Amino acid sequence: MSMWVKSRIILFPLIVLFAIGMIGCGKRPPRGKGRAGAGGGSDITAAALATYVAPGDLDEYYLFYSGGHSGQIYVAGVPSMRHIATIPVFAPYPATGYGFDDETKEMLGGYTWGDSHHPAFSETDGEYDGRWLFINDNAQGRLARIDLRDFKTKQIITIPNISANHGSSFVTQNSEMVTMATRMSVPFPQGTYADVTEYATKYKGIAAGININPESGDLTLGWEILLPPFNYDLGDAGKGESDGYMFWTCYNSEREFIENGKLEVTASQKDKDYILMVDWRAASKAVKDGKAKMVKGAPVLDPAKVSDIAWFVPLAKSPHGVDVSPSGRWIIGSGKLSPTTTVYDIQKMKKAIADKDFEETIDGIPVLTYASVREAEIPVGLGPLHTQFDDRGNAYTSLFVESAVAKWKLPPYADGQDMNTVIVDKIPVAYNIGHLVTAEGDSKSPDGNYLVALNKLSKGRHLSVGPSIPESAQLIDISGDKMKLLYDAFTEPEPHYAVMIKADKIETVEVYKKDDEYWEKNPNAIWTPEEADIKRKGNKVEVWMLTVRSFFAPDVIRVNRGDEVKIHITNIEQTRDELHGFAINDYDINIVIDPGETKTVTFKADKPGVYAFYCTNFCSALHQEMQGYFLVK
Ligand code: RUQ
Ligand code: CUA
Repeated sequence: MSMWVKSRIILFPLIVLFAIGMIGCGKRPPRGKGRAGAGGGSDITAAALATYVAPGDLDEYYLFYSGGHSGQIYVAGVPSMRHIATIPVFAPYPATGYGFDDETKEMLGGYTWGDSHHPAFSETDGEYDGRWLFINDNAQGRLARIDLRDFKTKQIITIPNISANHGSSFVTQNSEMVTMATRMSVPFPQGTYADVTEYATKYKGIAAGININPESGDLTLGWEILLPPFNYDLGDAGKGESDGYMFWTCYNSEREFIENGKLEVTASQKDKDYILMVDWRAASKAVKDGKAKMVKGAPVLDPAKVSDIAWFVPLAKSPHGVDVSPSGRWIIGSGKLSPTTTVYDIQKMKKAIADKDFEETIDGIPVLTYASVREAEIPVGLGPLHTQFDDRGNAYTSLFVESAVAKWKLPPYADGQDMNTVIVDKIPVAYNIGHLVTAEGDSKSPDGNYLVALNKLSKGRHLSVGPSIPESAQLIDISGDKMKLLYDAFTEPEPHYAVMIKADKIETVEVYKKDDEYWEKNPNAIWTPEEADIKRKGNKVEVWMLTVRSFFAPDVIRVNRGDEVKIHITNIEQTRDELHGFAINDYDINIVIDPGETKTVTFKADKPGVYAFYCTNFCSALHQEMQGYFLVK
């Protein structure tokens, strides 16, 4: 029996399992001592010691996990799992004044939310270099860059023609490019109207390569590739042996969206879907050679006209994750409706491309012959989603339906080896794991040590907070032969993916130094109370304000109703954590200025009366006295 026939037989029970997996594991663990969680068989004392970071001591790793539709990124320490910071990205965050001042408001582009899924570090030679963190918006065609010197979002780029950017952000080994792709195909070009009955022909997917400026980290669009209307899901960038390629899984190769047809059923009819493989250097060159057509401001390459840029690789139906091993040789695709994970050999894939060993061609994209490129099918368990790695040749695959992590050996394998012997360990998690992350697990040299399971459902393992409960993140020790559960942590909704970096790789600034050339000089900064000023031009009022413990200068601003008011505020403190806030009551103005920072806010004085303004950040013994008045005549 071929694998495809077999997978069809098990498909229906698996769809059911996938659905009930979401509700099936509600067993409540006994309260109290003596059990380390989900039956991992851990020793409580050993687990407690392994995660205890004494007061004043520092964690070994930073964990950056995505906040899903909260739009944010959350930062924790490992192994303590303590939450340290929140980095606002796609949504306003009053705590840091993000989205209130002119600059960050403009960056948000009128949106009040985003759906952050996959953070990725910048890399140098396949190693995390601690410079930038990128994150995608799965709802809009957006990608953001965070500077790890100050943990702030510095850029959000919106790319045309991409709908639901899920296969993002995955970075090439020297941070040349980062991926983006369409998860939910729409008519092309963006903004075109075509009914869903024309889905197969008028709707299109897009994969995009975004250039990263090696000095500034600035993101700019490199190319877009026009694709059949499949759902492009997860991605990864090649490294080592697979450097030069980008990979994305896709489902719905049926290219259908039938009204009331339930995509979950219609998109699972065919035995197989694909991994899309793109030669990003060839795509960049094709644009340079003038082979792209500008559509909505984007250089779009059509594989029906430009060859040797994109290929499909068959994979068990409805896949989710695709992950590149540390050496770059093994490409691992997981079909969520198949109990196996498929390992491909990049050497065989390159050979199939060179030999034109193709099964067929779809919309100009050749499909590599499955039997020629597959290395092995690993029976990891039910509902495999994502794979991570350690430093000893092991892979760890999350099993959503089974609520477990499977540990298995990467190739090479002996001739005729029973693939069941490749699975070396399994640990249950609580419950229904999505992504998982190992220490430096996307780099060329993962550390081993720790794995964090990002579980979709945590039910009953914490104090009850009503019907909507937090997701859980479980810390697992992977340093030995057997995985050991160490700790249950709970997170803001809702982490999709996370990345873990050695703490000493990140060097943060303590303050924005007055003369630091790293930070662009703000022309509106003032450093002495004497420079404080209010100027009027017609109905425009501009204010240069200074703030320091414990006053504002000026502390009275008089305007007329209907004036446009622009306030530049500089916090002249040069001491770490001496932030000042600037809030105008009843005007929805809330700015937070870090030491040495200047921020600008512009608004209309449309309500007459007298409004107090004050410092929102507790800054000194006389913080309460830090206030002034905004008078609107
Ligand atoms: S997804 S649970 Cu948005 Cu990365 Cu796989
Ligand atoms: Cu400044 Cu409180």
